[in-house]
Amino acid sequence: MTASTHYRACHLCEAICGVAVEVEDGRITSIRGDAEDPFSKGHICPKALGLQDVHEDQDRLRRPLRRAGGSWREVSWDEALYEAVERLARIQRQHGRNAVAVYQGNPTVHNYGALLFGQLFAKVLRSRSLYSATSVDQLPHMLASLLMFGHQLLLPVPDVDRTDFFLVLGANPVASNGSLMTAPGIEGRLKALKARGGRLVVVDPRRTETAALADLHLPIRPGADALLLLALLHVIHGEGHVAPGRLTVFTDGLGAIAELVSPFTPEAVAPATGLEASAIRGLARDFAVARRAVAYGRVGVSTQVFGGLCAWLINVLNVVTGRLDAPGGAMFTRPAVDLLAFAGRIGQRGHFDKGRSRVRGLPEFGGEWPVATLAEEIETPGPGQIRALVTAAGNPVLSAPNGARLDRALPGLDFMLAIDIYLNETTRHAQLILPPSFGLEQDHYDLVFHSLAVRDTARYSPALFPKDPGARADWQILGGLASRLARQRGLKTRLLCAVMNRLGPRGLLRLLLRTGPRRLSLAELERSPHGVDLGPLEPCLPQRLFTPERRIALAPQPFLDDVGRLRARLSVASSGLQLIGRRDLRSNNSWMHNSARLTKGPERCALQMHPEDAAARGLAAGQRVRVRSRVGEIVAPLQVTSDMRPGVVCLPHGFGHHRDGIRLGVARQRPGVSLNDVTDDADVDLLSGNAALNGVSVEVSSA
Ligand SMILES: Nc1nc2c(c(=O)[nH]1)N[C@H]1C(S)=C(S)[C@@H](COP(=O)(O)OP(=O)(O)OC[C@H]3O[C@@H](n4cnc5c(=O)[nH]c(N)nc54)[C@H](O)[C@@H]3O)O[C@H]1N2
Ligand SMILES: Nc1nc2c(c(=O)[nH]1)N[C@H]1C(S)=C(S)[C@@H](COP(=O)(O)OP(=O)(O)OC[C@H]3O[C@@H](n4cnc5c(=O)[nH]c(N)nc54)[C@H](O)[C@@H]3O)O[C@H]1N2
Ligand code: SF4
Ligand SMILES: [Mo]
Repeated sequence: MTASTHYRACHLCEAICGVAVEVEDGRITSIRGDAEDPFSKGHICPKALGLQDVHEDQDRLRRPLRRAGGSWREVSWDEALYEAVERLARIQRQHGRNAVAVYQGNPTVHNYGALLFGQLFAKVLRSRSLYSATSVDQLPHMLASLLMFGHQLLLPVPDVDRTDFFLVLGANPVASNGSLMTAPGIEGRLKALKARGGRLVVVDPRRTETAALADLHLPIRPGADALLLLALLHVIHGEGHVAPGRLTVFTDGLGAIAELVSPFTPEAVAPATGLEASAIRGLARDFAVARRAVAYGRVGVSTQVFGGLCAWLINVLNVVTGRLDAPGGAMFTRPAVDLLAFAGRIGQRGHFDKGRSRVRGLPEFGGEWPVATLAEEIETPGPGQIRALVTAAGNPVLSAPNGARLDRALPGLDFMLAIDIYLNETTRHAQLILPPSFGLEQDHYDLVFHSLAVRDTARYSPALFPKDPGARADWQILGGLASRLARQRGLKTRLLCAVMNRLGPRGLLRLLLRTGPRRLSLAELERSPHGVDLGPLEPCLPQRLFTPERRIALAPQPFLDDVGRLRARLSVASSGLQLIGRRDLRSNNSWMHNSARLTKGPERCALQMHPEDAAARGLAAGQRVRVRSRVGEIVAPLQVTSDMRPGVVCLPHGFGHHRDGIRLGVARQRPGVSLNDVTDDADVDLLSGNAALNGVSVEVSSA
């Protein structure tokens, strides 16, 4: 019998916890936290066990599948790659390059091979029809970074370990383990903040697991955060708390902000936000006078109708109070692989509104279109219509707004290719599925989340299991598609493919580390299986700015212009119910519901509602209720709880595993319903194009 312990980073969420995996005779016998990881210090969450469950899952696909009528047949890799490229190339020849669209999903950012070779594939495909989970997620934060700091990836991270005042808007890190804030063991970090006398304030329509820890919870009306932020800024300006400190000399637009916020008194925004003017005033003062403070917002403020304004105003609040680039404030990382410096050097800092989508006229961002427009671009005939789709690590039928519409649109494509480990709600529409090997069979370096971490750290994990000989990694699939397509392109493209495929992700990583700001070698990282600590975040402005003069643009025109749309919101009395989402610690978007260990226990896909709202509708806990929106309806069990703000109801996303033709035996037994069958693809942040998944108008009645 051979037993060994393998140390690696969990790649399931942004926390990148170190795990210690015991293996005996090629089988996992336990997974626990790696106590020697200098960053996560032994912390893990229940999902870490999911690494084993997905790895061993009999439903996970191992060989390419080709659909023949209603059934699937295994085909060889060569046959599958050949056919995929033939069909994509033919459609591009017949209908133009943009007729083939690509959608890249969330696991791509947790998989450095998929990330690097996904870029290569998209480049070789030369289609402008690019989509990703970005536009149902963090796009507004990226837009704010692009317009204010000159680079879409220069995202500030809350320095949670050193702050005295943590203002959290629309995030629930205790359940999500943190986002755009890699901080493994966040609950412990929040408790440490309180233990050192600091304060935690949470703004959220629901009393979340994070709000339950807070000193103050402000149950805001969905979609009203931008108004709250303007009122906070109003008080800060009115009461003489503006103190940008060293930022002043390289910040433009301080005067414009002072002028902008003057009408937004706490009294003026109180009705629309549903918060007391005195509470808003108190919060502004407390934030301003705290020794070290930081405002931070996530999915609840980015996936709403004013997502862009929220992301911008959070940055503004941090700047005018001198909290940007200051310890305990909103800081920037200096990671071992500095993707943004690399992208900046080759002139890719990002761009915005270089074009408008064909059907609805929503803006381009970073070379992508909002995924809220994908269904209409497939359905609407005319030049530029999407005829084929490649999905890679994405499940937009469950993750995009009005996913049911996409579900109906996908069969209308001439061809669909999916690169995915499961036959699920989205991939069932493909003609070909190319399944990559799963995480434990791949080496891992977190290109993205080391760049968003509250401490600079680096960790390289070799593959735990040898890849089974017939399997391919994401990068090999994407690289294989790219090099086959490149045969029909010019010499430069063919060379690029040849070089990248030759180096592979590991070779590229070695180069990126060597040329990065820390000049690390891969060998050094390999000698440190628990990861290396590179120190706390340090002030780096103005040098780190990518704006032409290295100045912060505090008041970019697109944001100023969008405030008019917000002003109109002041007087709209919202009636009826607004639907928001939630995340559960044991779930991970749509794709970990096939783990029996993670899905056992109480029903998680239930609608939460305040007792007053339930009474007003004659509804009782446990009964089944119908949730209806403009675009559809779903039926879910009701949970009555005073954790909800009256007028707001809540359901998690990522469920709805009842659809025909999926191969998810465990998930099917407790399918739940898809929140995105009622979210509306017409609801977007008009400024950024990001989906407004939260704050959807619904009616709820007995089913
Ligand atoms: N209503 C509502 N909708 C939401 C959200 C919300 O809060 N509310 N959140 C949004 C957010 S933040 C996000 S990021 C999106 C996510 O949106 P998506 O990325 O579209 O959805 P996921 O559920 O993450 O699906 C991931 C897919 O990747 C596959 N997969 C897993 N690992 C791998 C791998 O290593 N390689 C490959 N090739 N495939 C793999 C899975 O089988 C699954 O099909 O959902 C969004 N949708
Ligand atoms: N367990 C688990 N962890 C995950 C994921 C998962 O699915 N499960 N997904 C991962 C992904 S892809 C991401 S992007 C991150 C997201 O990480 P978070 O942003 O922390 O995740 P959420 O739990 O969706 O938190 C959003 C909060 O916004 C609130 N909210 C909704 N509408 C509004 C509003 O109008 N205003 C305000 N102020 N709040 C509002 C919701 O009630 C919710 O508590 O989590 C990641 N981690
Ligand atoms: S919090 Fe859980 S899912 Fe996220 S990295 Fe840590 S163990 Fe993995
Ligand atoms: Mo996300």
